[in-house]
Amino acid sequence: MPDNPIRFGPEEAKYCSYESCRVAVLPIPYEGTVSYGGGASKGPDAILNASLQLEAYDEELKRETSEIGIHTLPAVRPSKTPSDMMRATHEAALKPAKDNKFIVGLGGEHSVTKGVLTALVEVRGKDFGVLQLDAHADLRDSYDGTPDSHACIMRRVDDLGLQYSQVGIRSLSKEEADFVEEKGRKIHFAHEMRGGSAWMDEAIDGLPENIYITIDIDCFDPSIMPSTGTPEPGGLDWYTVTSFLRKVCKNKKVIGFDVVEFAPIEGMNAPDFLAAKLVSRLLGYIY
Ligand SMILES: [Mn+2]
Repeated sequence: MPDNPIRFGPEEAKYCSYESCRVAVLPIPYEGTVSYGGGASKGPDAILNASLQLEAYDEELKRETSEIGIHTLPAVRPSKTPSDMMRATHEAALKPAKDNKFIVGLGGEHSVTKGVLTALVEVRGKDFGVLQLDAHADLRDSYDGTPDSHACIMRRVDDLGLQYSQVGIRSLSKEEADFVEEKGRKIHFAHEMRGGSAWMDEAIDGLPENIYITIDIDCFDPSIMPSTGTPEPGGLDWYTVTSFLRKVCKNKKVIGFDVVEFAPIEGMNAPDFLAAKLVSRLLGYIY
């Protein structure tokens, strides 16, 4: 496998080849169906660049995360149409999935999650569920004329027949709310998550043993994460997200994750660093 000129991890971390890695980072710089603010195509490079500045030592986990063995794959080349992009992402994720590498997808808009998921389903079947952290329910059947819009990703997960749990949600349409009710499903809304942590166990209990985590960066509050296309007030803070993820990783086997919808703002470095540290911290919880 060819290398990416920029890699995930602190500058001083030792290089890890694809052959010997456990974790394969897959940048997917795509923004074909963005409906509001753009810039998600610049997300992966900004996260990789910020990761160079990470401290190799994780102060919470008391170890160096890069010891896990992290390799960064070349970016998936963006295609013109959403369906071509799904195919290209599927193809790019298929090899690491077959080679039993742990895939970390870096978006790019949220639709790219589907390409990674379909590759995982092709290799291992539907033996896993999906945990979504997001401001938006993303349950529309189609949006702007395509079923592969960023606004439809969890509906596609539903189509795939995978169990899923949705956390941090604070924006959805009437159509989506009706769909949730018809299905008898439960969404963990941000306004119901305040002032307690009972939602954590509920969200975890609703999932099978193996899970894939998809983190839309807009799950965070815009005050700490303004760098995203469709920000929503009332979002989660750093410690809510990380303590929840730590709990998830204790209780479930995480088989892959992605961080999507990160759209860097020039001259604003804190959100880039948040996204990079989130990836690193989550890898530390998993391994
Ligand atoms: Mn979202």
